[in-house]
Amino acid sequence: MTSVLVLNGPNLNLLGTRQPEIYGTTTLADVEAICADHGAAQGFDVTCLQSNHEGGLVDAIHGAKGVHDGIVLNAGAYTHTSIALHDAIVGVELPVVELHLSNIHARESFRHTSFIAPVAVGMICGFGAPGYVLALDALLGHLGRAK
Ligand code: CA2
Repeated sequence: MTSVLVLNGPNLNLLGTRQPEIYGTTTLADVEAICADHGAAQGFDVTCLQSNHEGGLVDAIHGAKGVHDGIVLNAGAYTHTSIALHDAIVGVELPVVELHLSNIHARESFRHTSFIAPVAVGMICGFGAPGYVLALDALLGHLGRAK
C-alpha cells in the first residue's frame, strides 16, 4: 500500500489556538485526522509527525526513506531559512509536496523565499487545512497512484 508522511514543522502544534484569521480554527489533531481519513478513503496509508526542531525534521525526512513513498511537508518558518531541510530532501530522493496553510506570497517578503520549493514536486498554499488533502492528492497523482 502507498504510504505518505505528513510532516509539520515549528509552531504548527499551536494551530487552531491563535491567529485564526491567518491559519484558521482547525487544530493540528484535526488536520492529522483529516489526512488519515482521506488516506483510508482513498486506500493509502498516512503517518503524521510534527517537530518544533530543525534536526527533528531532518531526522523525520531521513526516516521516511524506504518507509514512505513521499512526503507532504509544511516546514513552517524553516521553509524560509533551512538549507538543512533542503539538503535532507535531496538526500532521500523522495517526492515532497510543499504545503502552507496561508498564501506565503501574499504575506511579508521574508515569507516569499522557500528553500523547499526548488527540491519539491510542487507547492500548495493559501487554502487552509483543506490544502493538506489537495497536497495528498497531488502527491498520489505524482506517484501515479491516484484513484
Ligand atoms: O502558512 C503556513 O502553513 C506556514 O508554513 C505557517 C508558518 C509560517 O512561518 C510560514 O511562513 C507559513 C507558521 C506556523 C505557526 O502556526 C501558528 C498557528 C497558530 C498560532 C501560532 C502559530
